[in-house]
Amino acid sequence: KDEKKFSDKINIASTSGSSRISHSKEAIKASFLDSLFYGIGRVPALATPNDRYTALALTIRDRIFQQFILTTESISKQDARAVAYLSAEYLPGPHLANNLLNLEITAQTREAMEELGIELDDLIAIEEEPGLGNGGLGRLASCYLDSLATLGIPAIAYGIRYEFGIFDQVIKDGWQVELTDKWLHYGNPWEVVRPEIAYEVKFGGRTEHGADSNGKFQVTWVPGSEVKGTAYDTPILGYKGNGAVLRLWRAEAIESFDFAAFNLGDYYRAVEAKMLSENITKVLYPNDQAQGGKELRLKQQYFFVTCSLQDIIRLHLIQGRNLERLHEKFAIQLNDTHPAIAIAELMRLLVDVHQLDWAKAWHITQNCFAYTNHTLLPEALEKWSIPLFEKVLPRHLEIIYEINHRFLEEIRHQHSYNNAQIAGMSIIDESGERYIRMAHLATIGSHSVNGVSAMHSELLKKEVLHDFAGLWPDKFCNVTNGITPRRFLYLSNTPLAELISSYIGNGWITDLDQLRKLEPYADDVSFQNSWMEIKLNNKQHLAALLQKQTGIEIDPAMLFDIQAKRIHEYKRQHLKVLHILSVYLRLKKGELINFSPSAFIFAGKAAPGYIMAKLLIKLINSVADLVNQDTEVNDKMKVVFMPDFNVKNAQNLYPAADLSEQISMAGMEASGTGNMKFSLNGALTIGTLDGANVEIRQEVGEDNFFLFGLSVEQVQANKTAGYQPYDIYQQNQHLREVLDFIVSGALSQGDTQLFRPLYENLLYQDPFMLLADYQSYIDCQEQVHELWREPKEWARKSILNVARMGKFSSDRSIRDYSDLIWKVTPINKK
Ligand code: B1N
Repeated sequence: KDEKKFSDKINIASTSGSSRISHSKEAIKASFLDSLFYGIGRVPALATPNDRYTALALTIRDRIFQQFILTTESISKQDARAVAYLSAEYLPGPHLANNLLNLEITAQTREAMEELGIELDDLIAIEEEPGLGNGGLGRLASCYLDSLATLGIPAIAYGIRYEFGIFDQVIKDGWQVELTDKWLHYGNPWEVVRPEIAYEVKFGGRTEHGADSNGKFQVTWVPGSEVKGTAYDTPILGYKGNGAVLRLWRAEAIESFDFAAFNLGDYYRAVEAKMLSENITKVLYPNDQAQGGKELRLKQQYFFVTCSLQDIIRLHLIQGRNLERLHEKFAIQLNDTHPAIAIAELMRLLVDVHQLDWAKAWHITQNCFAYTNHTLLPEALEKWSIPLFEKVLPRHLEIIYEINHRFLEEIRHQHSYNNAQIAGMSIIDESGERYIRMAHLATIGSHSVNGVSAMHSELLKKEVLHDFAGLWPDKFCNVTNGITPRRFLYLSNTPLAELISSYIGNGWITDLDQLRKLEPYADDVSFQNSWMEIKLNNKQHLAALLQKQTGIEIDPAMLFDIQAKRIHEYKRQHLKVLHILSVYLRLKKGELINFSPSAFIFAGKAAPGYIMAKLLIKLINSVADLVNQDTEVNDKMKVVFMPDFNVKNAQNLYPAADLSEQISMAGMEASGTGNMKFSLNGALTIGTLDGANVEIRQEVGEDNFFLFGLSVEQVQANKTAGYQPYDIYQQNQHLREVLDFIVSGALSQGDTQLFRPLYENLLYQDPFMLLADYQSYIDCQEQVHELWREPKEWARKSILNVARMGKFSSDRSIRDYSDLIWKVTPINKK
C-alpha cells in the first residue's frame, strides 16, 4: 500500500513542454478547435461570434494557467512573504488582447485565426470588460496587479464580483442615461469558480458576553442572518511569465440557514432568503467621491473583507504556520477606507475565533495593515452612523470602541493631549450625530499611511490627518501613483511602441526609465516625422470611432484637445466649456485669426445622483450641437462627447490626443492617472499644479508643460480673503459675455432657465474657483496654439514628454510599496 499521492506523481515541469499548451500557431489552432468542440460543444458552422471569442479565451486561459503553475510552485517552495491587496473596485479592462501581449503570442494567434477564416480583431472587439470600479482608484488597483505579476511579487488581489458593474452610459438628447452593465450575460471565460473556497459571513443580531467551558472570558456573536461568499479567480498574467490572482467574492445563500423555513413548507420564504443573500454582490455603487451611508454598501464592504481575511488565515495555516506570525507572511494593503473594517474584523477573528489575547492580536493587526488614502474631499471621507453600523455589525462596534478607548487613553496619558485634540482624533465623531470615522480607524490600525502623489501626501499630513502625523511622523509616507506601460503604451499604441523599440530596443517595457534614450532623437527630423505620422494615424482611427459612436465628423488634422475622466465640479469640465465658448464667440466676431482648428473631445461618466455633473454633460452636448452645426465656425472647431468612457474606449483616446486637459482646482485631485496615460502617449499637458501634475511637470521639464492657474497656497489665501467670483465676472468683460451666453437661450432653444443653476453657482459661489483661473487658462491656451503652429517644436516636446515619463510606471510604484511598506521581494523563478 505504498501508493503515491497524486501530487507526487505529477512532475509539473514535464507538462510545460506538452504540445497541448505550446505557443506555436499550429498548437493554438488545434487548441482553439478543441475548446470550441469540447469546451463549449460547438461545430464551426453553428458557432456564433461569441462562441469563437469564448473558444479563443479558453485557449489562452490554458496557456496562462500553464505559466501560473510555475509561479505557484516557486512561491510555495520559497515560503515567500505575500501581498494581499484589498480593494472594493477593479477595472482590469478587456483581458484577451492584454493576455496575448503578455504571453507574446499575438502574431501567431492572429495567423492561426486567419487560417480559420477569423479576424482576431473582431474577437477582441466582442469582449465585455469587467466594469468593477468607478474610475482612477479601480484602474490603479488593476495597474498595480499587472505590476505585481510582472515583477513576480507573490500577490492576491481581493475584491467583489459585482454582477452589475458601473452602468453603461448612453447620451439621449444630450443627457446621460444609465443602462445596466450586463457584463456576465454571455459568461466569463476568464474566471474559474472555486466552490470549495467559500466562507460564512454573519450580519446583525447581538453579542453574548460570558465565560467559555474553561472559564475564559468569551464573546459570542449571535447573528441575525448569514450568507456565504464563494471565490471566483481570474488569473492576471504579468509581462513574460509570472502571475497573480484576482480573487473576487460572490454572495450566495447558505442552504442550511433557510432550511427551517423550507422544512415548514415555506418554499417561497426560503427562496426569498436566497435572493436577499445574493443582493449583497448585485451591483457596484456608482458614486465616486461621495458616500451615502447606505446599509448595503457597508454589507458589501464587510462581506468581501471577512471572506478575504478568512482566506488569508486559511492560506497561512495550511502552510503549517503559527497564526502569531501572520504579519510576517502577509502584508495587507487597504485601498482607501472601503476595506478598513478589516482592522476590526481581523481583531475579531484573532480574539473571538482564534482565542489570541488582545495585545498580541493588536500587534499582528497593526503590522499586517497599511492604508492608502486617495482623497481629501470631505464628502468622500467615509463615515458610518453608529445606529446603522450597530445594526449590521454589533460585534465590530464593540471592538472599535475598545480600539478607540485604548488609543485615547494612550494619547491622553502618554502624550498629554487635551480634550479638543482627543475629540478630533477619536474614531468616533461626536460633534453632532455620532459617526465612525473610517480614516481614523484605518490610520490607527495600520503601520503605514500613504498618499498617492507628493503633493497629496503633504496635504494629508497638513489637513485631514494632521494630528496623527504629529503623533506618528514615521507612519506617513508617499507613493506616487503609476500606470502600466504594457496596457497603456504597448497594447493601446502598438505603432508608437514599435517605433520606440526600433530606436532604443524594447527594454522600456519592463524598465520605463529607458525611455530616456529617446531624448537624443527629439530633434531628429526623420524620427519626428515618424512620430507625428503615428499620431495622425491614431487620430484618424479615433475620428472614425467617434463618427460611428456619435455621427460627428472631425478632421484628423485638427488639434485634438481631450478631457477624459469622471465628471465632477472639482475637475472643472466647465472651465473647458468656458474656453470653448470663448473661442466660439471670438471666431464669430472674426477675432482669433491665429486659432488653429481644434477638436474638443470630452468623455466621462457622472454619478447618477449628481445633478450638477449631469447638467454639465448636457451643457457640453448643447455646446457641441451649436458649434458643430454652425457652418461659420465648424471647419475651425468641433466639440464631441464620447459616450461610455471605460478602459476599452480610453485606450482609443490616449494615443490620439495632442493636448491633455488636467485642469482641476489646485489641492483637489489627489493624483490623477489619466494625466500620466496621455503624456506617455505623447500628448502635451495643460494643467494646474495639482496632484501628480506637479511631478509630471518636474520630470518632463517646465518648458514642456502648459501651466496655468492658482497654486494651493493661492487658493487657500483667496478663500481666507473671502473669494468673490462676482467681482471677477464684473471686471472681465469677455468672461461676462461667455457666462451670459450660457443663459442666453442660444444653447437651449430659447430656454434661459436650463443652465441657470450652473451659471449662478459660478457667479455667486464658485467653490472650485473657475473664474479666478479663467483668464490664466485662456492665456495659456493661446500659448498652446502658438506652439501648435510650430510642428517641429511640438513634435520635439511630445517626444521629450514620453522620454521622461519613466517615473510614472506602476512598476516603480510597486517597487516603492514593496521597499517602503510591504518589505517584500520578488520570487526567483528558475
Ligand atoms: O483615486 C485615484 C487618484 O488618481 C484620483 O486623483 C482620485 O480622485 C481617485 C469613493 C473614490 N479618490 N477617491 C476615490 C472612488 C470610489 C469611491 O466610492 C472614492 N477615487 C479617487 C487613484 O489614486
